[in-house]
Amino acid sequence: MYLLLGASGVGKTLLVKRLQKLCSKDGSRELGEPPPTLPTVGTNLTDLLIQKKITIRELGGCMGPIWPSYYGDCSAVLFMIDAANPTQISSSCVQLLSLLSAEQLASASVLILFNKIDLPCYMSLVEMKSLFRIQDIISCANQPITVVETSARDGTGLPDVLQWLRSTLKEPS
Ligand SMILES: Nc1nc2c(ncn2[C@@H]2O[C@H](COP(=O)(O)OP(=O)(O)OP(=O)(O)O)[C@@H](O)[C@H]2O)c(=O)[nH]1
Ligand SMILES: [Mg+2]
Repeated sequence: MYLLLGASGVGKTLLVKRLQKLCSKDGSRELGEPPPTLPTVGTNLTDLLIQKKITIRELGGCMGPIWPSYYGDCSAVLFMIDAANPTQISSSCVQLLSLLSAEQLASASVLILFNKIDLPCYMSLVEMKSLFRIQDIISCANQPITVVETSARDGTGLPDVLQWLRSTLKEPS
């Protein structure tokens, strides 16, 4: 089970819809216009066929206080941040540190996604890295952490997300 976490409105539901489209067998790799999304109340399960079937469980941002109750059967975590929303940075950082220190996720692989880089006001990875002190976080964490920049809207970085998902399948769990 893969967990997809992040504050409300960062783009988690759109990401899984886009990944589903990229993995679909209809032969079309064109993403087209972004489909509409609604805030996720509760959880949203999506199956993807990447070498084998994997399930991504998105937990709505509004479920933050009970995210830990889903850590148990999780082998990898995707943590999404809205790179165009400076007001969410500190709360996202606290959420990330708290999940990295959770005992049940001690051996999970972690992918951090800086999303919405299509917006003109987005903060670059260089800026985000210093605001987030991501290098310090990576060097202190027990988990292997990968960072990607994405736009679930226009598809930038989504092949990197699929590549990361594939790489987690190769690791012995
Ligand atoms: N410009 C832009 N908008 C995006 C991007 N990703 C998502 N959005 C928009 O952001 C809004 C919220 O997206 P959702 O996918 O519903 O957000 P969420 O993280 O699932 O939110 P919760 O379910 O409430 O936790 C929607 O209007 C999306 O179209 C992106 O990369 N760029
Ligand atoms: Mg959602």
